[in-house]
Amino acid sequence: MSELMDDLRWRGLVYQETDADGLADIIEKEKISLYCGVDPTADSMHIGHLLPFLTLRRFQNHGHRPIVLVGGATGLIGDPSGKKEERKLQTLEQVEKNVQGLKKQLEQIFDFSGENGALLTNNFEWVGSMDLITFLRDYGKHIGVNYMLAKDIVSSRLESGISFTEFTYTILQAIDFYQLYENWNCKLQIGGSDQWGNITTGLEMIRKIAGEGAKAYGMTIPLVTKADGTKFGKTESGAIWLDPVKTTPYEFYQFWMNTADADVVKYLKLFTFLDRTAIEELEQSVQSEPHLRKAQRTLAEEMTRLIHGEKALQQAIRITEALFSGNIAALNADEIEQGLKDVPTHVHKEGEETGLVEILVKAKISPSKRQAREDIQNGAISINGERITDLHYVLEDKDKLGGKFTVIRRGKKKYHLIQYQ
Ligand code: 545
Repeated sequence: MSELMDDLRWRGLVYQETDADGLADIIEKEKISLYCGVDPTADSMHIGHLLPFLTLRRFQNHGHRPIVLVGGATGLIGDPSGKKEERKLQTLEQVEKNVQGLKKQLEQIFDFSGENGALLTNNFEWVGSMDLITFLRDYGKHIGVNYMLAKDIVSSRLESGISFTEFTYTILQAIDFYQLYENWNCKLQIGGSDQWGNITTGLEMIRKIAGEGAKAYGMTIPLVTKADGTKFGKTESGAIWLDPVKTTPYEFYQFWMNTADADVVKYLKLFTFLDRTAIEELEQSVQSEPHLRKAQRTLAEEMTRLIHGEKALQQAIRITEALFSGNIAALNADEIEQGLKDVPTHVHKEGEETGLVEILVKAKISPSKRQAREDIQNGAISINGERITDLHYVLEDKDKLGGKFTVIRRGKKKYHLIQYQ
């Protein structure tokens, strides 16, 4: 029995385990070190990468020590797991840049102080300077080619082809697990379900070098699914990144806010640190008062606060409220940029006409001058949240929010942006 494992199971965070009883037992008796790795194949994670690291954090909250590994070496090779085709090699510069980006994001998730403070490490430290003879004699010798060929990842690529480089990848990850086991007494590796093959190769390596008595464990986390069968974490505008430049905190907030009723309780369990009582209360609310979207709002708040902090969360809420009520004037230029990132934008050049009718046509808000006049007269046009019915209205400096933008709305919901150069 283990309170932590019970909680992880209740949340739906446990997919495969190499020795469920042994693991439950050891984390009850001891505070262990455990790890999860990420390869610098991009300069930011997206929410599809987040779960194993949040799970690592749950272990930390129960007194265990998380080790976060950034794959400065493995990122130069390329993990074939889950990939149908050979990867293109990345340059050293790109990998180094990505390492910096990922480190920054991972640092936010963990507590680096105290007895079980997190450890951030990079496998380039031990792989980068390893010579070929050491690699082949001390490590390669322990892993059978037949063992590797039997792995799903490799067998699924035998038809389409796999280079020796990618074939070897799993041995590098196995060396990492062994190194962390040896030097940090790291007893558990976790990862997404695609990492099962790599995690078990690591256990094989540990057993071969440290002996059959060596005790280490592996666990994977299931893929997040959606009730409607579409892919989790993607919108029309692409992936939901943790990097606030790629996905603004407002967009991030909106993503969680738009979670379907059928998915929201599952996400609260998987992603938030709210306890069982709080989540069960929200589950009730989805049943009895779904229109209030309390569960979605809580999910959006918890996630935005976790990844972007309290200030960015409050800003996301302000933007949401202003766009909903139409009170655009309450927003500053930065907030407008975030909230209206994806609305049609017309860049207004110096010297261009500033009459409202002309602008409506130029910015393709109204299809013709005649329609533009009609729209204005009908009260369908508002500027920065204020309805304008004057056909001769001319845009002036006072209409430029933060000196940069004018927000024009046609009808109830159609937002457009005029951006000044
Ligand atoms: C390298 C060396 C180790 C241990 C692990 C690794 C990385 C591992 C791997 N993991 C995935 C990954 O994706 C790229 C992210 C770009 C920002 O490739 N071989 O690095 C993902 N991982 C998180 C989860 C995952 C996995 O970071 O495990 O399953 C996604 O959910 O695909 O010693």
